[in-house]
Amino acid sequence: MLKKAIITGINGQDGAYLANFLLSKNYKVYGFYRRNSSNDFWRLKYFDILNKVTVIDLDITEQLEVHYYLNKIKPDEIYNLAAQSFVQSSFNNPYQTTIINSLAVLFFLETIKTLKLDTSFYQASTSEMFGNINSTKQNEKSGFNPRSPYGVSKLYSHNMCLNYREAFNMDTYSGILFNHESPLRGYEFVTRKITNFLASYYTNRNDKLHLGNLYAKRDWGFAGEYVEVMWEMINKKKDFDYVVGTGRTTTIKKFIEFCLNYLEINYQWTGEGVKEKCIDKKTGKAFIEISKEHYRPTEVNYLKADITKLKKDLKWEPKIKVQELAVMMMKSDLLRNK
Ligand code: NAP
Ligand code: G4F
Repeated sequence: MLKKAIITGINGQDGAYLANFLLSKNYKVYGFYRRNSSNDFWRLKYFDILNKVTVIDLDITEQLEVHYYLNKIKPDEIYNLAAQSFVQSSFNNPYQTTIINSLAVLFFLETIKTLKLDTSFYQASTSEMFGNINSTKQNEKSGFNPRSPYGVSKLYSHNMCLNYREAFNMDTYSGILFNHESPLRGYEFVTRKITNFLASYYTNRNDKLHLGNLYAKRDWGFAGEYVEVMWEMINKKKDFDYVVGTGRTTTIKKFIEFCLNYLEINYQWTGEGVKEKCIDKKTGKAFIEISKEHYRPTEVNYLKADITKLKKDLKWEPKIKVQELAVMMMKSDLLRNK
């Protein structure tokens, strides 16, 4: 019998990579997505797998529908990847963020419990839950101090998974994933915003990129590798919570420089704070500037994963380093812009 998996958020970056991975493991894959005016399943089409998965139009906040489909499918595994995942937007839409990222998770857990399903549940937890803590690396034992409605909402669902595991012996897992990117990354996230802009700037040498805080540090890895850990966690059953990252951290400014060096664009940074600019030495004009609107009311300044447990238990280590990731994304956006 084929194993059955439900992926919520199958239309997102991780959803597409995970669907492709589970198909390669011979799973029957069901994907929940929410309808929007521009649904064209571009990420599933990228892997040419749209006709290989069963997509179901289901907003995960629809409690009765979730109950109906879980009872009908009776999945072996659920990967809950659907979320309002953009931190900046969570400051403007805290209620919606909480309903999707917190309460919907509670619906899933309650449904699995009341239907007595034999289902493993993976929750997409996040390094954003750490917020600003005073440590050089974050691991499974670090404290949490979320700095955004998004981080708070994810901490709720993280804790609920723990509670249902302890209280009702449910098979729940939380992957505390650090930032992971790819050519399928959403355009609003900073890495893709940069590579997408630079790909068109490379040919046109016009327009400007407006960014916020260039000095926050992130531990960036490749999404295609990270989805494998989600599956390993559920299937190896060594422990329930894992930090997933690379153990390296990089500023946004450095990420930009990786891209500019790859494109062989000669540049020079000038000014400080909101006056900081990046000048194209060929044109003498600024092409990257700072806009206050992209600063966050509260920022997470520094994230760096300690993946000791992951290496030990699951024998897993990321292969792709941030510079390679920047080049991979640059190449893909250049190709798309041709
Ligand atoms: P993503 O590209 O934003 O994908 C999330 C998907 O969830 C989107 O397709 C979105 O649909 C869908 N969604 C949102 N609300 C929904 C609802 N009410 N019902 C059904 N679907 C809904 O995010 P990702 O980068 O793949 O991340 C996957 C998960 O991992 C998220 O939970 C995220 O919070 C978490 N995470 C991500 C990272 C990272 O660096 N990528 C790190 C840690 C944790 P629309 O397209 O219609 O918005
Ligand atoms: O790319 P970002 O929007 O990602 P952020 O906020 O770290 O969140 C991502 O990673 C989390 C894991 O830690 C996930 F849970 C979450 O779902 C998401 O995938 O911003 C990265 C950094 C921030 O410090 C931000 O202030 O880049 C800084 N930044 C500077 N200028 C900008 C911009 N971010 C965006 N999106 N746009 C800017 O113009």
